[in-house]
Amino acid sequence: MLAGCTPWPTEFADRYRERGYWQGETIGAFLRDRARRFAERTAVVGAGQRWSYAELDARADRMAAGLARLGIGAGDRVVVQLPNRPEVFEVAFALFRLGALPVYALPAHRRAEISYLCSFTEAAALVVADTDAGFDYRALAEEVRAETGGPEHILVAGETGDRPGLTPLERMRAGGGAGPGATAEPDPADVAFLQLSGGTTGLPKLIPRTHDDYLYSVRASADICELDTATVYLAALPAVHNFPMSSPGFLGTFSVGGTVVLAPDPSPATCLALIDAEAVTHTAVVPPVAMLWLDAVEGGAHAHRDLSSLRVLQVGGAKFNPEAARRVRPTLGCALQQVFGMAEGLVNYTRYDDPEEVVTTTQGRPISPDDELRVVDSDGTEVPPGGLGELQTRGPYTIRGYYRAPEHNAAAFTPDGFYRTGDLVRLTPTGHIVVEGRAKDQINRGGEKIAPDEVEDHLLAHPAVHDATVVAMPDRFLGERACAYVVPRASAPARAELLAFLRERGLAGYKIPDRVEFVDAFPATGVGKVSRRELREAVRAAHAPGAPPPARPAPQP
Ligand code: AMP
Ligand code: DBH
Repeated sequence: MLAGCTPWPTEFADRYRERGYWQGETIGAFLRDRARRFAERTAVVGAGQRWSYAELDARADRMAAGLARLGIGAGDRVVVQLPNRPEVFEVAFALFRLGALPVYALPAHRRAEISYLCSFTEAAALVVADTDAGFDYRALAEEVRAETGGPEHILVAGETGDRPGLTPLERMRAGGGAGPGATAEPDPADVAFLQLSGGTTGLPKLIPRTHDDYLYSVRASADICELDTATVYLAALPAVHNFPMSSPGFLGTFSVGGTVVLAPDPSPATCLALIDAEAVTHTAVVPPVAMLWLDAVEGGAHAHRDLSSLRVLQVGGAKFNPEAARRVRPTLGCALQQVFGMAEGLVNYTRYDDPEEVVTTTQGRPISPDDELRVVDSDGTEVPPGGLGELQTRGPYTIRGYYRAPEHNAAAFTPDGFYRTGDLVRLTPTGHIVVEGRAKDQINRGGEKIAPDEVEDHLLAHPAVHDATVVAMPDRFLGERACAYVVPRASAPARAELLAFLRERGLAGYKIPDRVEFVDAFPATGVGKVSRRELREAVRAAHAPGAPPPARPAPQP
């Protein structure tokens, strides 16, 4: 296995193979097989292109040959930051075929995140788009190289704009070659790619997923969601996120010969038009996007769109409130499926035959009979049935450790290999999970996860900031937003300047605090050195609704 990863103990690996979960197939071979079975069916629609399974397969081979010519091969890490365009599949499958590992960055990531990913993984290459949604990713890539001294290759989907250090992805496609035949087929038990975790402490953690474990979650998800060749799946969220990738997502759709439609953005205008035009049957969104769609349809502005093809709206990534959940069927005319998942592994679905009450008020139940769930109190003792506690889990597609993170792993996993999800849940008598809250230090901003630590570290780098803490504040639309409490040095910087400072440091937009409050001091939290966590709790309590207003509240910039 890739160095820096924690394998499953042999007895578990043996069991998962015996029970047929791990089938010894690589993701590259998986596509080859589907290309044979579904050759002329449409695999991908997006950015004005339509690729059949045969074309996607051939493109992946050509791309793999081109990447191999650059010297990219088995075990190499390649940071991939691509928007929802067909190239995202071409590049990913090419890397799988070479046994190279995609490291998936989100389109929203900026210099701070991409530099970190490139350095931490010692990436051999970075793949970006030219521009998307008005943002120039080539300039970002060049800044990353200037800052980190790497990666050696920067590949651009689209125009390089005559920037000499950048290589057009198009060049990888030229020049034929026999494909990756020369390289040995990767080991299905080995790591296929590194997925990003929202993280709780400092920088995002990387999640090593193996071909075997991931394809199991994909096949089982496609089965639970009843996908077939007639499925048209709309990727409304960034396709590289774990949810649209595997729950059942584009891989689940490819597994059955369906069609994946790539939406350039999740707005109702874009997505409702695509549902109509492409006769979309399934799609997946985060709660705020679901609410935008519901409001848009109820508002009547999209009455000319025919949404009758849509069978299932999946909602996950953050808690979907039951009131909104109950609007899905009457408004969109399709079923709701709640999905509670994590890139670390465990995914839960409400089932199509669950009663409406279960679908609207629970976050589903696990994929696998071998998903082990434990709900524990703060001492780690299991709570009585139905009690509230932290969810711990272990199973055939849940990792046993993050990549190159021994210290963090010691805290994030129990000695017997359960992942501490940090989610506060209770189980219903039917085994459905209700997510009630969180035991981890994280802000869930409408499905986008923020580690307060990471943002605080950037705030503390400002010369006028004495101390800073970032906490969640409730929000009707996003569920939560981020609020930074700042103790200034002599005089407080302007809010706008502080936020601009964070942007200049290259932080992704969704991590920039929605609100900044200057305070003279933080509440006392006891004696001696306090942990950041205790401080956040104290700040949260002191400024909770009903508590006295924070010092010097001021309008937002
Ligand atoms: P990550 O570990 O970054 O992949 O984020 C996974 C986390 O997102 C979970 O541990 C939950 O905290 C949260 N999450 C995902 N889906 C849901 C959901 N349907 N309801 C509530 N929280 C969710
Ligand atoms: O939030 C998530 O990470 C998530 C949500 C739904 C996920 O990883 C998934 C489904 O697979």
